[in-house]
Amino acid sequence: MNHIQNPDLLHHPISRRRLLQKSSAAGCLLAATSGMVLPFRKTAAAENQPNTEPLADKVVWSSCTVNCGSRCALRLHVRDDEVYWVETDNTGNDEYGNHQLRACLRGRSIRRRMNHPDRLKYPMKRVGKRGEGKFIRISWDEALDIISGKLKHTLEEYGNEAVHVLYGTGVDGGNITNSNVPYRLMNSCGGFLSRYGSYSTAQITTAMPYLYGAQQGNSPDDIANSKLVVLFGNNPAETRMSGAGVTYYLEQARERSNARMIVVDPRYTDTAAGREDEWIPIRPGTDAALVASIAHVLITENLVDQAFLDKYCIGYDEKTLPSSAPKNGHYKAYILGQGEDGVAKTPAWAARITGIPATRITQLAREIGMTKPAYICQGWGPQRHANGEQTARAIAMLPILTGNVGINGGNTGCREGSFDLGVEWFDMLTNPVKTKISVYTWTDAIERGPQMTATRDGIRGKDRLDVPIKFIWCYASNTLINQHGDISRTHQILQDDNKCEMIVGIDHFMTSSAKYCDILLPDLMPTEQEDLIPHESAGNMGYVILGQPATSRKFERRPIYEILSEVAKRLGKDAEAMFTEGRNQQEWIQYLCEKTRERNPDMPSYEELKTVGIYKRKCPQEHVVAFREFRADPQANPLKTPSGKIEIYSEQLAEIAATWELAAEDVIHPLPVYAAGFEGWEDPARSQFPLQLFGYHYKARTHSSYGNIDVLQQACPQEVWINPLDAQARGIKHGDKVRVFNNRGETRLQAKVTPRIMPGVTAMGQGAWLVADMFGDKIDHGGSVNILTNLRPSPLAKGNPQHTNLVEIAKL
Ligand SMILES: Nc1nc2c(c(=O)[nH]1)N[C@H]1C(S)=C(S)[C@@H](COP(=O)(O)OP(=O)(O)OC[C@H]3O[C@@H](n4cnc5c(=O)[nH]c(N)nc54)[C@H](O)[C@@H]3O)O[C@H]1N2
Ligand SMILES: Nc1nc2c(c(=O)[nH]1)N[C@H]1C(S)=C(S)[C@@H](COP(=O)(O)OP(=O)(O)OC[C@H]3O[C@@H](n4cnc5c(=O)[nH]c(N)nc54)[C@H](O)[C@@H]3O)O[C@H]1N2
Ligand code: SF4
Ligand SMILES: [Mo]
Repeated sequence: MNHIQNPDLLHHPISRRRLLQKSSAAGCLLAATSGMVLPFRKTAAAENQPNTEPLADKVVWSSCTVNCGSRCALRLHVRDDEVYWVETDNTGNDEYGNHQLRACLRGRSIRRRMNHPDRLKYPMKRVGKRGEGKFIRISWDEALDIISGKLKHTLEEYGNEAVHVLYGTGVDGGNITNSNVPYRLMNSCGGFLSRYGSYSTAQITTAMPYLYGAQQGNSPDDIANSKLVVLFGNNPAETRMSGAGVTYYLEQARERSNARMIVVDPRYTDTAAGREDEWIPIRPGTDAALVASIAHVLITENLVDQAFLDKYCIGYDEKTLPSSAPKNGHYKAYILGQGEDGVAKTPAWAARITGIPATRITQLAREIGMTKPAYICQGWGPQRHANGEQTARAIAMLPILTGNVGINGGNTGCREGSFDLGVEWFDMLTNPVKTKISVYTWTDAIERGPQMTATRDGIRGKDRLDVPIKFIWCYASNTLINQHGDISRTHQILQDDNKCEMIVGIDHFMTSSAKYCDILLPDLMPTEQEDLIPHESAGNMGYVILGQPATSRKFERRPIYEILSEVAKRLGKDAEAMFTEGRNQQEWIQYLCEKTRERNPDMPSYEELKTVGIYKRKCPQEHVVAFREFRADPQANPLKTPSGKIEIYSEQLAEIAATWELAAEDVIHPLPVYAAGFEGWEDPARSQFPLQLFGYHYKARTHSSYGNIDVLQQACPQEVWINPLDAQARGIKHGDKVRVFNNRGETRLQAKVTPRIMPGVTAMGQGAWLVADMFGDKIDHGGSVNILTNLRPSPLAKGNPQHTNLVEIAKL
């Protein structure tokens, strides 16, 4: 093996890998879930039987780098080359502002992932059908030769556009150990078919630039200046739940300002959980209708900030409406029923759609209109819907109508912002291929690539694709199956290996996606190698962690940088030179450290960071205020919209709406109007499948990561939430096993009968591991929501509306 070696990894006292290799069976045939039966010197039970004579005992700084949007410090206690105890940040005096970035229940269980007996240990080659999970062990050389041979063949036969790097976020937080590194490899050999948008934010990220020119929010610490907090579909207590995360800021900042908090969500979330002043349950996909009716009250009761609208906005009323717009094409006319639909958006109108009583809407509108400043924000639940682009812009209308944008204590209506101390990222190089598909349409690109067009399928950079996808990198991704929509259809598309000819998986576990890979490679974990790890959603305290390998490499696991360097070498001298630039992983990290220090002169040196582990820096302006400069002087600091102002009416969207081919329920509109979309509350299909269902992001896991940890499964069971009224009508009691089904599939799990979800709506944590015979009855027994979701993309972003589903539930 000739590979780039992190010298740190060589200096460990014992080579467990070699010890274990000797006794391992070569070429064993694997059933997917059974894992290999191999001697494992010590297991997760290590702490129950402590080694009486420890070979070494050390504490290693690292970080939890899964994609939960937090990024917590871990201090891993290591003995006998195994992590036996996990602690978290112990720096700072733990007062708010100098607080500790404490890990959640998942990060604190990381040793159970690291030491898990089911972890992948050797490179493997698929021998059964895709999805069957039958593999044989092969050597690294064979695996790398197969991959590079097939890659070269693909590039020669079909061109670079035939290679796709699948969206994946298993190591979203690392820098070198980052889900994007295959981009760098592909950009070193001519490029690849890339994507725009993410499963997280496809709709809102596409929509907001039309309104604001960008997507930005005030940092949550700024709530210390707010009188009111309104959360639309935002649940930081589960989705940003650590000491480095938003939920801590939200609570601490509210304690200082005493701001009232209103939670608008179909579920009574953990964020509410007794800390809210009001919970307003809303039917999924209908927030834009609620907003329109609030706007109706604000306008008719003279509560809008007219001066703000006149000075900073386009299209609120006649005065600022672009000349290209139709008569009465402005927002005010739409709300008052003087626009094209002639419907006044009164609270009574919205009550029928949203399920919120009209009187409550009026009260909410008055409170929003009269309490300033107000921190109005949305999570990403409301936008992960069929009409999500419209919803995202609509929610932002509330801070715009009330002039809460660009000031302390206010917000834009987007999700919380964060201070960025400017960590240098490992450069992914420039992609020579300019063609892009949207994040959700890769299955279409396999099936019917060359039929996909710009104006029907959202292809960017070209009118249509030249070739279908033939080669997929699936690194740190479970979106090949578990996290993508409509698992049955995806399974069908992946079955034909004449279509996509090669799928390379790089993971830690035999996930459902791993079973669909042709070559499967065992990765090291970020806690087992060196990396410089930047913060993500960290309020006004940026930080960076220098993680060190806690243990030596075990079995035949190898770090991603080394794996891809080996592929690059096989692709030729030029590719290798471009990919590595002559640096090994440690040299890269030293380089990234130095670059980061240039922007943060008081940051410790690389050598010092190895012992102190973490560097934190507060935002110099105290709070991040989105569009602060624009608010102060809009002429000198215009937004990045065509007019430089907030475009309530977007001429660009009017143009797209007039030229794109759209299906019946799909709406693209120059104004942030309510559009019901497909499979919503108003869909006739509700006669057959009467319940709305979505998969919320659950504290039990980060998507599917940590999903196989027994203690977490016990603490947070997988269950489907159903209101007592809906349960009673179906004879379902709390804890009963139920079938949740629609035309796309069926999953079976236990029911949580609870008034914490509104009638007509059901929900389960997304990310549960699929447990289904996809070659047999296709019924899932794991509570994996994507057996029920839809592959139909949203209209403008062509994003994933995975929260939009209709189902029926029956007792088993
Ligand atoms: N129905 C529904 N579906 C959804 C969503 C939803 O709300 N509803 N949410 C969507 C969203 S927002 C997202 S971001 C996606 C997330 O989907 P994914 O990005 O696929 O996230 P995970 O399920 O965590 O899977 C990451 C994979 O990386 C692996 N992994 C973790 N760490 C490492 C590592 O260090 N190295 C390697 N090689 N592998 C590693 C894990 O074992 C796992 O298989 O799911 C989307 N899917
Ligand atoms: N523990 C944990 N944390 C995570 C993740 C995880 O899997 N587990 N995933 C991470 C990732 S990658 C992402 S993208 C984020 C996701 O963050 P979000 O997308 O914000 O999370 P969701 O749970 O999908 O949705 C947030 C809330 O919206 C509500 N909701 C759903 N539909 C609607 C609607 O139509 N209107 C309104 N008003 N509310 C609605 C849900 O009930 C939920 O409480 O979380 C991140 N954090
Ligand atoms: S899962 Fe997220 S919140 Fe929990 S420890 Fe890891 S980074 Fe922190
Ligand atoms: Mo996400």
